[in-house]
Amino acid sequence: MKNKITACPLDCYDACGISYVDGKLKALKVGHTQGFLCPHMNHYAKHETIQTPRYKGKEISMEAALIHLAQILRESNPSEILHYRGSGNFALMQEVSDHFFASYGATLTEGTLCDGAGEAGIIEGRGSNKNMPLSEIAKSEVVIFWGRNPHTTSSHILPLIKDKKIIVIDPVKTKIAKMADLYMQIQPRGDFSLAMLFSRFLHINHGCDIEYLDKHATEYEEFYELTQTIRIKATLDEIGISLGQIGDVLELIKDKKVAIVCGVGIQKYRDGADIMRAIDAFAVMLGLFGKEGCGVSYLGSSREHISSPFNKKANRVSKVNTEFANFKTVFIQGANPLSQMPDSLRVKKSISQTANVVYFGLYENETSEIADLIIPAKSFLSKDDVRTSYSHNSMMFMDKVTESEAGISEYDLSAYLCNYFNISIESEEFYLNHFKNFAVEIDDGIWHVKGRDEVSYQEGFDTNDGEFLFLDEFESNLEKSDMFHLITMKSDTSLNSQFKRQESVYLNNSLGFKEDEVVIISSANGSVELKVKINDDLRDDCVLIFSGTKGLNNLTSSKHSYEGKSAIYQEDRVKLLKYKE
Ligand SMILES: Nc1nc2c(c(=O)[nH]1)N[C@H]1C(S)=C(S)[C@@H](COP(=O)(O)OP(=O)(O)OC[C@H]3O[C@@H](n4cnc5c(=O)[nH]c(N)nc54)[C@H](O)[C@@H]3O)O[C@H]1N2
Ligand SMILES: Nc1nc2c(c(=O)[nH]1)N[C@H]1C(S)=C(S)[C@@H](COP(=O)(O)OP(=O)(O)OC[C@H]3O[C@@H](n4cnc5c(=O)[nH]c(N)nc54)[C@H](O)[C@@H]3O)O[C@H]1N2
Ligand code: SF4
Ligand SMILES: [Mo]
Repeated sequence: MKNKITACPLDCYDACGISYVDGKLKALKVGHTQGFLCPHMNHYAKHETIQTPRYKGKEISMEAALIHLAQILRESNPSEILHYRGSGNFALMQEVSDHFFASYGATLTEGTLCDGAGEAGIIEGRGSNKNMPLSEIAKSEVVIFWGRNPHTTSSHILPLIKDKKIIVIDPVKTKIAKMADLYMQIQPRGDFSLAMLFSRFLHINHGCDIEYLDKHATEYEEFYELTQTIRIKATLDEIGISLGQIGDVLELIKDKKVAIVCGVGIQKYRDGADIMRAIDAFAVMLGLFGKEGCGVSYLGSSREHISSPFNKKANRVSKVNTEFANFKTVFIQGANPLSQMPDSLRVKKSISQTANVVYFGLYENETSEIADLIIPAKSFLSKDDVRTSYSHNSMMFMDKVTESEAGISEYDLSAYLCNYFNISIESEEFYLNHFKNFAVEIDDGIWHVKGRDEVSYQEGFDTNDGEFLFLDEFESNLEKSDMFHLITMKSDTSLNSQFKRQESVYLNNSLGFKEDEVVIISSANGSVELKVKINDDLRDDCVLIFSGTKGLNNLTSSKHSYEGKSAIYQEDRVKLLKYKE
């Protein structure tokens, strides 16, 4: 019998292919999955899912839940309904509910809790966000991991970089930092200055690719002048980098194929767009675009070259500082905003002022706790879908591999609502085929999104004049403060708030706290009490709390990045206080 094939639905760079054999999930050997999955998928079945719908705390049947949902919606004016969809499942059919809610006249969201600031910086410079895929990183000679933690968040890159020189720029001494040929334990948000100084010294050392710049980025001399406005010694002292390290990096990458692999870590700040754009500019000075094995890899657009078959025209409000209180009914799908949105205390208060909160998800969490109506979703194993990735060009088909009694799929829920309210909707197959039509088989069983480049920007950039647009001004983002930097990186035990969540705050030993002691961490937005774990991989000016830790977002602000409508989880500094009984 042919094995059934699907793919991991999680919001992750890798988008692994999976075969389902005798009730077990196995990694595909072909393509980017390379025969292994990460702990999330290896232990997927262990996590208890919600089995039965509930209304006001009482278990009800799925039929009754759908009737309640339709009634709640009918009794709300469309303009009083908010559809808030997160990225708990990253596949394309998840958006079918946008179609119902947009057609009904409800409000949808815009902006991002994730990568928006960095993406805005990329688009300003290059005119588009075309990624350097994994297959190109594999061809490079030197890889710079800049605010990316591959062992935790993107492990399928690791087998591809075994024989390469590795440089790591990260305030936390991660596993990849420990293996690196060169590691720079930079002060958080010091990356803007570092990138500018890299460009400056590259120019001084005559390392710029002038032939390339004369064609694709002619304003480079002006940009070099801008980099000269940064004071070298004071800035390097402040961000914890030495001149020698800058020289060593430039030496290591000289005349090499270089991949700069960035993660979201660099851009969780108000000026995240400028930071990413300064890193891009350094890559341009090196002439890294449009060449095999060279470039900048970030979170590319997983939707590039794929149009949506769904109606998505709607009023939108930001998902960063959503004022839930402005709505009577809030429908939350694939998200846990009470934990993962910034400024949790504000979120809780605002959402408590709505009449109806509907939660459509897999797991119990802070959001299911306060919801009036809970509708369990079917997991990816029991529904058909299709997905793409933000780090490679594959399209993965996700066939239903097993039946399940519990839960309902996004398509079935949306079709029920469309039928109830007389809104037109096509068949599930129609939409699946719509997406699959964007794929082309490039090897036996391996499908790519049609029309995507493996090597992007070969003909120059997608700006109006085809040239890279350098920054022409900036404000220093370095501020002296006796408060700590908050680092909120991803945990290897959880996928944001799914699975096993962390419960501690991590501190450098020199701060004088003891293992397991409770401390109060506070910011301008709120506070949280957590047990201490000592970790000397951290700088002594940093407090690390992993994404998904309960109460973490009490500390973060719901301000947006200057560009990109993105949350900025590391903008606000924090204080530490000993806990007194
Ligand atoms: N196991 C696991 N995997 C995941 C996720 C998860 O929760 N768990 N989440 C998924 C999602 S939604 C996303 S968006 C991706 C994100 O994956 P990554 O892009 O790897 O993101 P982070 O772990 O947030 O941060 C990456 C690194 O940035 C560093 N960093 C923090 N601040 C700074 C800074 O100011 N400068 C520099 N240079 N580095 C800094 C952190 O220490 C960390 O090592 O991962 C996905 N994969
Ligand atoms: N402090 C801090 N906060 C952060 C971050 C950080 O680094 N630091 N990271 C941010 C980032 S990058 C992201 S992407 C967001 C993620 O934040 P969210 O989008 O809220 O994602 P999750 O925490 O993974 O919660 C997703 C929920 O989706 C549900 N779900 C899973 N699969 C399905 C499905 O098939 N159907 C339906 N209907 N539901 C499903 C599960 O019940 C799960 O609870 O968090 C952001 N918040
Ligand atoms: S590495 Fe990412 S895509 Fe692969 S199984 Fe783990 S979470 Fe899923
Ligand atoms: Mo994310």
